[in-house]
Amino acid sequence: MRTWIVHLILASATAAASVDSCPGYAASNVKKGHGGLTADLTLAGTACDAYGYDIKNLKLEVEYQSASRLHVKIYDAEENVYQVPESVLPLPSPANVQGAGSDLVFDYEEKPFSFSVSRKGSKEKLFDTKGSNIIFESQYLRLRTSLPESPNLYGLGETTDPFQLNTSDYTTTMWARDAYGVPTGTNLYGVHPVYYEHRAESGTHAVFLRNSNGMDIKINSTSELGQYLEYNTLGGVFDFYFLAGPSPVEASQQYADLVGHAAMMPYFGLGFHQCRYGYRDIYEVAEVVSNYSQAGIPLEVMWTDIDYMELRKSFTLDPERFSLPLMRELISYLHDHQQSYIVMVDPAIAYEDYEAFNKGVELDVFMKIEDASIFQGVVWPGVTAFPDWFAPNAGKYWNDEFASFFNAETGVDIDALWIDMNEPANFCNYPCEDPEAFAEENDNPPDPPPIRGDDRPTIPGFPGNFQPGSSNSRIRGRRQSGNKMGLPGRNLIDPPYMIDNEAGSLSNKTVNSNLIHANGLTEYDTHNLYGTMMSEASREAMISRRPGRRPLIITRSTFAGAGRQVGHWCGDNLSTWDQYRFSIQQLLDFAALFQVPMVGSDVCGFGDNTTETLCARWATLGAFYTFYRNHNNLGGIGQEFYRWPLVTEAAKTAIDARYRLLDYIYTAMYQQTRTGAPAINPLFYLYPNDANTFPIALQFFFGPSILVSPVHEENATSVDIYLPDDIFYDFWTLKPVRGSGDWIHLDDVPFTTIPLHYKGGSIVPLRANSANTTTELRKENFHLVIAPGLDGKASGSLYLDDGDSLEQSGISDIGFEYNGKKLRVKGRFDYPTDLVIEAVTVLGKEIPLGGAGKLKRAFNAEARIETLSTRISLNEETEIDVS
Ligand SMILES: *[C@@H]1O[C@H](CO)[C@@H](O)[C@H](O)[C@H]1NC(C)=O
Ligand SMILES: *[C@@H]1O[C@H](CO)[C@@H](O)[C@H](O)[C@H]1NC(C)=O
Ligand SMILES: *[C@@H]1O[C@H](CO)[C@@H](O)[C@H](O)[C@H]1NC(C)=O
Ligand SMILES: *[C@@H]1O[C@H](CO)[C@@H](O)[C@H](O)[C@H]1NC(C)=O
Ligand SMILES: *[C@@H]1O[C@H](CO)[C@@H](O)[C@H](O)[C@H]1NC(C)=O
Ligand SMILES: *[C@@H]1O[C@H](CO)[C@@H](O)[C@H](O)[C@H]1NC(C)=O
Ligand SMILES: *[C@@H]1O[C@H](CO)[C@@H](O)[C@H](O)[C@H]1NC(C)=O
Ligand SMILES: CC(=O)N[C@H]1CO[C@H](CO)[C@@H](O)[C@@H]1O
Repeated sequence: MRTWIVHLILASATAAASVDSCPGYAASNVKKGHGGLTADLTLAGTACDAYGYDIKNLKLEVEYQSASRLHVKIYDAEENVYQVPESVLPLPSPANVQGAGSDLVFDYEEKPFSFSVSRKGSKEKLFDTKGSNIIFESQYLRLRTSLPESPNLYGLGETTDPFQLNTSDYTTTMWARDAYGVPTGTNLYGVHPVYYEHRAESGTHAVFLRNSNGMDIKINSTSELGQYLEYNTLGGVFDFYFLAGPSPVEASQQYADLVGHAAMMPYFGLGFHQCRYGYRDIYEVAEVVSNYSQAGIPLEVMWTDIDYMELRKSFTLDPERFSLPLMRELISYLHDHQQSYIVMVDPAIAYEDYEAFNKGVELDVFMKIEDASIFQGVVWPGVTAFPDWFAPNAGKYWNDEFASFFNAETGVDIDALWIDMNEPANFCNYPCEDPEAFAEENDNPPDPPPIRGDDRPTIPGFPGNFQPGSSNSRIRGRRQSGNKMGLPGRNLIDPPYMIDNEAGSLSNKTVNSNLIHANGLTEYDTHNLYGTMMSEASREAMISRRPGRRPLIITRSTFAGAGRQVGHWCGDNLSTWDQYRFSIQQLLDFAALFQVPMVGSDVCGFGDNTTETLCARWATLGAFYTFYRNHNNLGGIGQEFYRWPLVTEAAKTAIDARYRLLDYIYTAMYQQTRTGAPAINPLFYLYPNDANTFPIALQFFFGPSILVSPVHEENATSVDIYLPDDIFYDFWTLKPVRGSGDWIHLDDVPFTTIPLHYKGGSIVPLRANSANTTTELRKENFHLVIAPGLDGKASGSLYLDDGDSLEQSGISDIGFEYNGKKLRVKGRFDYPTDLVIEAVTVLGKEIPLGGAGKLKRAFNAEARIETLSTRISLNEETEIDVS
């Protein structure tokens, strides 16, 4: 063992030295066309063969795809090197503008070959590889761009690293990993190789590398090289997309155009969700539903983790603790009360004689090792097989399993889906020679909790079958031992250049990276796509069992473009104040930068025990994530919101505000699906010229108009919040607050509330009242809040549809405009509704309304709030006088 380590260190030292002597490439045969150029790149000297061998002949392809998008691709001339399949991440349709019509300019030097991308008008360089030779080897690619000193960089996930990326001595690694505790400075569950650079004077641009291989991206500043960003990947090709912005919102929109617009979520998905790992039986799940109802806290969706499965096997039910008849009865109960139900599905299928496994064998969908036997790992149920999403029958397999297990008439009639462990996670470290023994030693699956007798509590509101005394006992399931199909082969599968994977070797804690998929692709190349491929298969399976209805699917692992299929929860965080804070930057990363708008962290924290005050604060913060779910780990103390009076009050207040704002955020999410404009905005997105906003990740905008500024220190009841030079209005008191580009101190913020402000210039539609469910909420009329900007004007919008259909028969997309006197309501009115706007409140208004100077004075005075009782139809254009 010791000699092996020494050997490795020597090998990497030798390799590192030779990387810097790599000769680079020379461009020739340059052909310029209207929409770009092509060239041949030839190795410009002796191969350095540092990590594998140098590829001698490359091709360069440059396309001006739209005014704001430039595509630069460097790939092997023979096209044998792996490229991300279009089936997983479709290519954008290139509009192919003439070079002259582009906001970006591509330039190059022939020998050694380097290229740069600059803005057309200012000639400002955005990206420049000069001074560092491009390396393109069989198992290593390197490309380095210089950057301005201390750039404002964002993106490159998934991590819990600071929102604004560290610019020195920073490495971020792209390798999807099961990452309990979501530790900072490590690679987490998903892979998003896109960064945004924001320059106060000239704007924002984004750079996406369409590459799914393991990679380290290094950002550093040294005396020798200056400030730079460097890609080090284990394979694939250099497939860059440069997006011109120039506003941050535009850069996000261009990224959405590139990787695909997000899927629209069903309306109920924005309600409040409750989950935990460790509900011991269905009676306890029913108790939680009942207790929420008793406490008067609106619960929209109840969830069940792997506890429902028989010995943790996907597509099974524990016959005693979660029997089918009671599952169906629980689901009917929920549906009768306008509530929904979600369960988890894991990709790894127990390697034993049961239907889901046998079907998978029959349809030949599992990943294999070299001798064609099924690859075995260990996950929750013990020894497992892993679906190969590239297998020809994988879609059919998944559809069939969903159609039968989740059958609405005979099975578990779920309303939405949760998918986990899809990095894919494997508990058994490489090489996992004896999965059976590993599973045994590690107690996978663990014994389920003892079956409870009639000493259970009664469950108010639930039918007799749920009450103690009813007999629902079933025969206990027996543990089956798997067929011994042989051990996986032993390959050395550590590439010569090793990325900084927190799990160690590439195959550690996941499936082996030398597995070959059904279509011939290697796991080494496609590992980072597994979760997103499972997402797509699951979306198709959900649509095929409920045609025409929007699926709500929440996944752990994601790749660029995942928002087209799914939402994301931020994995297994802990009940700590640090993680409460980090949840905001993860929200910003996913919603604004990665185009996965449905996102949130586990409210009150997943691992470890929460505290009353943390849970109270988190109940209010989580109400302003797009995905709002309380979730808790096995063994932790109960943390449902009704457990503490303080948390109950906090949750009620927060849910009341969220629900009144639900159509406002639904509208913002709709707009993101259409235009890519984020439903959650970092401060600098809306104030791109205010440098103070650039690092802020403890405040954010919920939609375009509501500034959320949570208290973020343990036990604190005060918080310093930043207000840009603009007018804001307190959401709770409606009083104007003139921001001056400075921090203000808020005192006496009780644990039951959260500071919120309307941004001046906004019109926000609210439901007149909150409700116990989103179904009831949809019966409430609207109330408009007009929050005039410094110029006295405001605008906003409201989107209405049936909340559920994939194809809408008629939608309303209504715009509101206020010019200081009149309110105009116009747009599209194709969703027929009897609901009306029953009140309009104009904030901060001095009566009578004066010019801009007068307005300004009024803002510093006591609030002037005027509410008009009126009834504005939502079926036609209107103009009313509100002065
Ligand atoms: C940036 O990285 C350096 C070096 O690792 C570290 O000392 C510093 O604390 C980091 N800064 C931030 C803001 O994370
Ligand atoms: C950054 O540069 C310093 C100085 O050359 C070096 O010690 C360090 O390893 C570099 N860090 C990264 C992440 O490349
Ligand atoms: C539900 O509430 C009852 C009464 O307060 C309590 O005894 C019970 O422990 C609660 N159960 C759960 C699962 O929250
Ligand atoms: C919500 O209120 C409606 C109307 O009163 C009722 O039918 C439904 O059962 C309630 N649901 C819950 C979860 O309280
Ligand atoms: C695999 O992970 C285990 C546990 O984290 C670690 O001890 C081991 O060193 C890793 N192995 C390799 C080859 O990275
Ligand atoms: C959480 O609290 C429970 C009950 O008090 C205790 O058994 C458990 O050890 C605690 N967990 C942690 C991580 O402190
Ligand atoms: C917060 O308050 C609790 C309860 O009074 C106390 O135990 C804890 O140490 C406090 N935490 C901090 C960081 O002051
Ligand atoms: C973001 C964060 O707080 N991460 C922490 C989560 O928990 C792990 C394990 O305790 C820590 O190592 C991380 O720093």
